This record gives sequence, C-alpha cells and structure tokens, in this order.
Amino acid sequence: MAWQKRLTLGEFIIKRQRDFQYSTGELTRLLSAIKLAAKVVNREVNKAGLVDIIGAVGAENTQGEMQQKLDVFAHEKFVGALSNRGVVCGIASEESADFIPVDSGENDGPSKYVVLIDPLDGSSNIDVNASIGTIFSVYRRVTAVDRSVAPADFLQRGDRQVAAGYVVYGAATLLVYTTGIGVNGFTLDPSLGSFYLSHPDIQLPKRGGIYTLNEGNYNCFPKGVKDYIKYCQGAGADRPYTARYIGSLVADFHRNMIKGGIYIYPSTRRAAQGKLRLLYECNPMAFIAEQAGGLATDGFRRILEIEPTGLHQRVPFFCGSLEMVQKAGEFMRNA
Ligand code: AHM
Ligand code: MG
Repeated sequence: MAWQKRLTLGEFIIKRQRDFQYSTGELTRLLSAIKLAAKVVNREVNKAGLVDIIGAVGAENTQGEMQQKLDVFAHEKFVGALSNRGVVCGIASEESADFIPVDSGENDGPSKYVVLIDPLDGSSNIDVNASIGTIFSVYRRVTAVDRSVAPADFLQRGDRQVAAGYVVYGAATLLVYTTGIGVNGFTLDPSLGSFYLSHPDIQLPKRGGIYTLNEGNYNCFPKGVKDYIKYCQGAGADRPYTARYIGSLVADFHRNMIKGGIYIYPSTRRAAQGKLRLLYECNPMAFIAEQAGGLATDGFRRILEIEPTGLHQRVPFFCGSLEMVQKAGEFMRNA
C-alpha cells in the first residue's frame, strides 16, 4: 500500500478516540505525548555511536544497577513530555525510587491518568548497538482528582490498565500499543518523522517455535523450568523449537509476538522473584500479549491478577503464545 494511504499513528489515535463514547480526548493527548518523546529518544538512540552519550553515567538506579546515560535521557524526555503537557497527574518510572506527582495543566483541569514507564529497557545492549525499548502503561487514578496522587493510584492490578505499549528501537523503530481493543503496530519513517500503521490487529500465534530465556542461569532455575526446557529441546516434527535470546525484553517479546514463542524470566536461586518488574515491564507486556490472544503468568497465576505491593516489585514472568505458556505452566505445577 502506498504510504499516502497508510494511517499515521496520530490519525489512528484520533480515529480510536471516536470509538470511546464518552472520550474527552485526554487519553489521545497522553498517547501523543508518548509518541513525541519516543521520537526524541529514537533520535538519540540512533546517534548513540556518534556522540559521547553511551556508557554509564555513574549513578545507580533504585535496584542498585548502573544507569546508562541514555536511560537518564529517556527518563527525562518521557517525564518532560508527559508532565509539561499536563496530560497525567502522576508518573512512576523504573529510573526513579518514588512516583512523581504532576500538577494539572493550566486550562484543562486535573488529569485522571497516571503513567508507569520503563523509559529505556535492555540498557546492557546500548553499548553494542542491539535493540532496546521503552515500555509504558496507563491507569485511571483511583483517588480523588483534587488531591495529589497517592501510592494506591500506581499500585493497581494489571487488569485495570487503560492502555499499554512499547517502542522497539531496532533495525526499524516500532511503536506497538493497545487500549484494550486489539494491538496495533506503527513503524517510524525516519525521513518523514511519522509513525505509519504497519502491523494492524496483531495476533500472537497460539503456538510458535521459539523459547526465549537466559539459559546461562540454567543451574539456578526451578525444576519446572528445567523440565520445560528439556521438553523444548526434544527433537521431532512436533517440537520444532529453537532458542533465541537478545537480553532485551522489548525486542525478545516483539519477535515472539510476530513469530510465536514463549519468553521466560523465572525465579532463580539467586533471585526468588526473578528480575523483571511487575509494574513497569510485566503488566504492560501481559496486557498486550492477552490483547493479541496470548497469555502471561508467573508460572502459576495470571500476571494481570496479581495485587501489587511495591512500585519496584519483581515477579517471575512467562509470556507469549497461549499454548506454550499453558504448557510451561503444566511443567511448573507438576514439578
Ligand atoms: P533493565 O531494566 O535493567 O534493562 O533489565 C531488564 C532486562 C530485560 O530487557 C531483559 O529481558 C533482561 O533484563 C535480561 O536480563 P539477563 O541479563 O539477566 O538475562
Ligand atoms: Mg527494564
């Protein structure tokens, strides 16, 4: 299809707004702010090899990991785009210990939305020019609109998400999002600076041939995961599995969304709750996966039904093709 006939992300967001009967345009403005920040971050990611921006900035984030310069840059751009436009009343970021209350915009009154964001995920891949990403999710606040936001506004179950999405900064830059009526993907045309609808109504294949996990941790995995890996490794036409692992959740997840597969970051002997964060990483990906016909669990429970207890809480994560996640769950229960 000629590009002139393709919908841009901006046009698509507005079209979708009309599908919500009582929509005020607030979510539309919020998604537009994310789109803008994604373009700015994309520009910096693309020139990362050219300027002195790669490498650790020296600070440690709340999980004690070394922050990369681009992590800090992405955090600032997303927080800036969302707060300067008054489209949210609060932001929680993986790069910040506590949530950030946001004053309401000058004209429109207080916003009813909070955003939770992992501004630049997979940061160990920055220095080697492999794909990295941004992950975001949007909730309606649960406290009174005339008050400052409170922890309860952020500590909501994943099944209360209003929207979620990710941006892959890879061979091409792609923004994929859902507002609870299917999943759509948009590819950035860098020469025009616009995202175009390239992946309408993404369906995650019910089963696939890819299993994705850090097998270097094999000895520390629970028995159910080891058994599942052995099952995948069993040769034969009915088990055509191959392993793929970039170490960048967004890129690993996106590949499996398109081709079919399972992503696992389980508990390990060293980290009882695994590595990934429930609020910034697992809930948005779980919402997107389910909207595309897939599934996400912690090995036993549906991710979207877990009651969060802390902003930076971690959780084991099994996500992707429905039948593969169900099969892995069987191995976990039977171990
Ligand atoms: P980050 O938020 O510090 O970037 O870490 C999250 C990343 C995920 O993108 C990826 O799936 C995982 O960490 C890889 O971890 P590991 O190196 O332990 O395999
Ligand atoms: Mg992360």
